[in-house]
Amino acid sequence: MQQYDQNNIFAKILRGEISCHKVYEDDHTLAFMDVMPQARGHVLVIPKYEAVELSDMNAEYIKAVFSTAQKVIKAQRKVLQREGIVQLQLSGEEAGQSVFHYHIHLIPANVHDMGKHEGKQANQSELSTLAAQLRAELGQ
Ligand code: DGP
Repeated sequence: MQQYDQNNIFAKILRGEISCHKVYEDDHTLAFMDVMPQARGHVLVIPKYEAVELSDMNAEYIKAVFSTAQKVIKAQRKVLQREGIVQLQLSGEEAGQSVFHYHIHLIPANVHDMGKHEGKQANQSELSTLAAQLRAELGQ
C-alpha cells in the first residue's frame, strides 16, 4: 500500500494551500465539491487525519467522516431534490484511487448512469452556487 504523502492535493486543501468550494467543516472533517464531478452535486468528505485509505484510518475519524456524510446526504437530498446518493470509496491505485488521502464520494446519481471517474472539470461558478446552497442547508 502507498505511503501517506503530505503533498497530496487534499492535504494541501486542508492546509488552505489550495482552495475548494467548502460545504461543511468541523474539528475532524471537511466536505467540499468535487471539481471533476461524476454527477451534479458530487461532494467529497475527508478526515483531518493522515490516512491513505480505509485500512489506515483511525476509528474516531471514521465515525466523524460518516457523521459528516450523513449530514451532507440530507442536505444534498434537499438541495438537489433527489433521493439516491451513491457513496463510493476507492482503496488503492488498482481500484482507481487517484488522490491518496482517505475520502468518501457522495454522488447524487444512479450508479448505472454515472460517468467515468475523473471526467472533466466542472464550471466553477456552478460549484460555488451549489456549495453555498449546501452550506446554507447545513447551517454553515
Ligand atoms: P479518487 O479517484 O477516488 O481518489 O477521487 C479523487 C477525486 O478528487 C476525483 O473525483 C476528482 C477530485 N479532485 C481531484 N483534484 C481535486 C482538486 O484539486 N479539488 C477538488 N475539489 N477535487 C479534486
